[in-house]
Amino acid sequence: MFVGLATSYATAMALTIRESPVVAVAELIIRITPGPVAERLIRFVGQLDKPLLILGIVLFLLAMGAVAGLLARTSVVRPVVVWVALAAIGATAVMLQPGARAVDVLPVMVGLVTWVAVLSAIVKPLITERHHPEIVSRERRVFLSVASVFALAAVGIAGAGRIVGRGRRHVVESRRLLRLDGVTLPPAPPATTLGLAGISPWQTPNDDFYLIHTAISVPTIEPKDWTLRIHGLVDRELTLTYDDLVARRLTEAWVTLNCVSNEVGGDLVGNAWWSGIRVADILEEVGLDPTADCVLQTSEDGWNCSTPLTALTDDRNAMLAVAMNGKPLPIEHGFPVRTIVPGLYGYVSATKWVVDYEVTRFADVAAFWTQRGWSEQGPVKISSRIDVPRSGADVVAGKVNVGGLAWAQHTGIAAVEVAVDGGEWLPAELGASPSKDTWVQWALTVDLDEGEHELRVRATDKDGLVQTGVLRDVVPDGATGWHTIRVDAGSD
Ligand SMILES: Nc1nc2c(c(=O)[nH]1)N[C@H]1C(S)=C(S)[C@@H](COP(=O)(O)O)O[C@H]1N2
Ligand SMILES: [Mo]
Repeated sequence: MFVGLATSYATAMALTIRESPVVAVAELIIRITPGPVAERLIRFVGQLDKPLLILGIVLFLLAMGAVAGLLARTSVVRPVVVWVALAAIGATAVMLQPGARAVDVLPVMVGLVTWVAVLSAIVKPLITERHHPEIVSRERRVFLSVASVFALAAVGIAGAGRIVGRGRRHVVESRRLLRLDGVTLPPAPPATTLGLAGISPWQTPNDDFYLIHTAISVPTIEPKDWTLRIHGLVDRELTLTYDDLVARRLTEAWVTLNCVSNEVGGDLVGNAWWSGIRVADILEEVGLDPTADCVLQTSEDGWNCSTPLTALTDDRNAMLAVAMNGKPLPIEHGFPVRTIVPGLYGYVSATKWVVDYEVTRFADVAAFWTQRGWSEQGPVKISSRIDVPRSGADVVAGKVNVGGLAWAQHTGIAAVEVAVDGGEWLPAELGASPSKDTWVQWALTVDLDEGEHELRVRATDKDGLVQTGVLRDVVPDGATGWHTIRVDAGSD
């Protein structure tokens, strides 16, 4: 019981900023206790209400652990039933917390697996003992020593989780108190939103922005501890502190970021207002060797990617971003500093928690995803998506509103068209976009008779390139194909 509580507590501390499942249960009990009862209890125990409640829960759990242990004498399955029932209560409490996300049940699951594994490990010698009474005392000694090793491990695990969690809590606090001079948050530019309900918002709120990273426990870096070392094929190596960085001239822009792993019609794409320092300015400061053609960017967690120097130094405002939608970068999105390069997929450019820029040559390096079969170059491919109606939706026959988003960062979208049942391409109305680096909303009205229909969308970029209908997988350099959905038009 102790080891399971320890691993679940450690997981909660290390991975999320949530309280442990035990605290979630305590909060649930507080919420469902009728007011007058709670009042009377609180009057009775005063300030100690919460510690007493948690103590009560832990004592209850220890009793349940003893029950599971007794059941383990005669059955392998019955103790598991006890563990699963307890975990179900914990998971329910966690999911009923405001703003709960699916990952929040992870600590409960870790605790459950620990309970099952540790109980079976420590009772195994005792089960042998039942069959061979002559070795009783030896097996008991084994049981006691195994159990104490686990008990010690529990203390260690809980302590380690607490230390990791404390680091994260400090960074959460530093981020909250951080004031970034010059960072603004303008409203979304006029006419970017077409007003058709169901299209993803033109500006993606930070909490809804897709997340992709290889780190299991995301790096937590205090701005005062952050540095960026710029070295390699440069005239003058430079190491910037956070204060050095933000003291420089700020640049801000709306930029749409997307993942190379986004399937046709997928949602690994978002659009935000980013504030940061131009990479081109910094590279000019260090002076580039003419034989260099890329920057190998490395993050604090060791992930890396190689980015073409051309995209970092041309007019596109590649930046070392410090803020997203007017707020310091969220920790999961790379706090305190990440790279944003319009027009390139994230896997070759958007390094979160970035700490190192090595100016080098593509021929001399292989980055994380390039070693795993993905293309060295990752320019964004033109893409479009239908958001309304949803695929498989029932709609009313007649005039039906269709809409979605299209993007071709750093080229821009010139047109979007929709075809019904393989018929002619019908032009859609486009929302505004402040630059060629953001996506655009599109919408149109189509006529649908009763029955099943197929809708597909394609975009054309500002260079005149028409999105191809050839279906390609996301590996090695991004999916292609027209997003196609089926809807059922009914009489009412
Ligand atoms: N440190 C680090 N940075 C990273 C990654 C990563 O795994 N580790 N993934 C990249 C990929 S593949 C994408 S698509 C973007 C996603 O950024 P987001 O999570 O802020 O949406 O981050 C990029 N930066
Ligand atoms: Mo990605």
